[in-house]
Amino acid sequence: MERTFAFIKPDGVQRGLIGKVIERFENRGMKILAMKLINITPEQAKEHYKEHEGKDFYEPLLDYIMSGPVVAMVIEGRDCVKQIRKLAGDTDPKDAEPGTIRYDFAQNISRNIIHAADSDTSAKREIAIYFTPDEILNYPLDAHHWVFGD
Ligand code: FUP
Repeated sequence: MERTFAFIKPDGVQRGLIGKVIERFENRGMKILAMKLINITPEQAKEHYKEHEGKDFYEPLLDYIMSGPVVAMVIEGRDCVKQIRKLAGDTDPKDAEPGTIRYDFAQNISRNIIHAADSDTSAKREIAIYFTPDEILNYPLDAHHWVFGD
């Protein structure tokens, strides 16, 4: 099973969309291994988005991501990184497909509701920014048997 990292951004929390977003992960048969409501620190924000340092949207992005609590999650499932990215939709909600979180709930790239890691390497890096190993729970999810049939 693969793991990924995601968080519901401050706009998602403020707009009351936590349940709706998590529902989509659960509907897909994903297993949540860790979840917490946090205020992202400047250190975490800079580490997370270091690839964008110097770009024109970098400072506004840090301000936005620290403007209120986010719900950070570690999610497990088959092909989880790709599946959660697909559920999230294109980074720019204008290009996202209907049915994706970013199309259904957002309209602007600077307020796009959710972050989802874009690769296995990014997932591992991002999980380590927000979670300690003891916060990530290992437990059987009975639904997996019913979702996968094995
Ligand atoms: P993603 O992998 O979907 O998180 O997207 P990126 O790493 O390319 O961008 C990170 C965040 O920066 C996006 F979620 C939104 C923001 N962004 C902008 O605000 N403007 C841009 O032109 C590009 C990204």
